[in-house]
Amino acid sequence: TIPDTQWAQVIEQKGGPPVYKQIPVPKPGPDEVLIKVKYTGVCHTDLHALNGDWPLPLKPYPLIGGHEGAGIVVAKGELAHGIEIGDHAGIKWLNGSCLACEFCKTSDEPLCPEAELSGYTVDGTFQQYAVGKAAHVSKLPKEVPLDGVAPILCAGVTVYKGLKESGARPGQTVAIVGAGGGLGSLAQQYAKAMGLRVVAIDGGEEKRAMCEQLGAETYVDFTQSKDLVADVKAATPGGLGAHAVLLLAVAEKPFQQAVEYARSRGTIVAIGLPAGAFLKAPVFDTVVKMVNIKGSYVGNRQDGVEAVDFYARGLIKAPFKTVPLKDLPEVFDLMAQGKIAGRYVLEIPE
Ligand code: 8ID
Ligand code: ZN
Ligand code: ZN
Repeated sequence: TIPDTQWAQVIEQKGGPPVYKQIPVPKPGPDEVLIKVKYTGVCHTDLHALNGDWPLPLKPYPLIGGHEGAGIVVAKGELAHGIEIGDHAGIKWLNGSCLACEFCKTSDEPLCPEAELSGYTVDGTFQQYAVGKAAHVSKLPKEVPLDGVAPILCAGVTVYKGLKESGARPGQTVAIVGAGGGLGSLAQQYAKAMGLRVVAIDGGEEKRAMCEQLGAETYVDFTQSKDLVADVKAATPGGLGAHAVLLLAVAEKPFQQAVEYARSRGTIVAIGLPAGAFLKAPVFDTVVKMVNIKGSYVGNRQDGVEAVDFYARGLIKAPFKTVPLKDLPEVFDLMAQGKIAGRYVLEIPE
């Protein structure tokens, strides 16, 4: 039976902190499902939402964040098709889209002008019961552990899509900037599974150890390197630079530096979303190196299926730490200081 009230982490004002308290359990609409959340990852996007970092309006407060929620379907509306009560399912950043616009029709649902975003324009998964559009929730195989799959629902999908968008082919080298974070740790595993070679860029010895364990051929420490560009290039075959660069860091500098260590004809994929940052590249180098610079934004529904499938087949093993839902403020503190190697996953109380 579904209770009337539940525990949630509630943001009541810009900057928070989130308040752990009892609130009503939401009711699913006709085309929605209600998911009893078991585990939910904490993405840096949740911290951007808390701080109001982006030029995109949030839903009116109170706001419940979270968009890497894995759990069990406990109720559904009469128009919710393709998913049943008892199914394991995940709520992603893209909570819903219109399914009727040209972007939705051509499987670019994240670009839908009416996209609804979990933990941003609608309440997310930092609560015991969360609502998602049936068409957009990810059905999860029952044998897949709900704690480990949670980070796949945003971080995994996003880096898998970003690697595909980079056009990098097996045997080529990808530089992963922010490799020690949540997206970065998963990016290394997807890259390896896709036959790519990895140069990991991040800061500190804990992240070095993690990246080397995840299969990076080289770790470049941006806090120690005297010439980051030279160090990254030296780590690529022939010193020619990286075929692809995945920009996952929450800092502007790498977005302006990547063109210097990208290989000629290489592709730079911007994914991280540091507040107020600009992409900047010398026109001369961009032209004479024929460098391709582009953005990549989460993934469509099928990207979600594929990213989960890599995980279900045992190809993706990135470290995560599990703490209770009530500890979200402490996780945000560590994240703001760049002290998290990998991902934190919140366990939702029964
Ligand atoms: O669809 C999208 N484009 C999408 C999806 C999900 C997340 C975008 N994001 C965005 C988030 O909003 C955030 O801005 O990707 C960014 C990274 O999210 P995350 O992986 O969840 O953040 P994290 O775990 O804090 O990792 C960030 C890493 O960057 C490193 C930090 O040390 C940390 O390990 N880093 C920083 I800050 N500056 C760096 C630098 N100059 C750096 N690494 C290398 N060079
Ligand atoms: Zn996210
Ligand atoms: Zn649409």
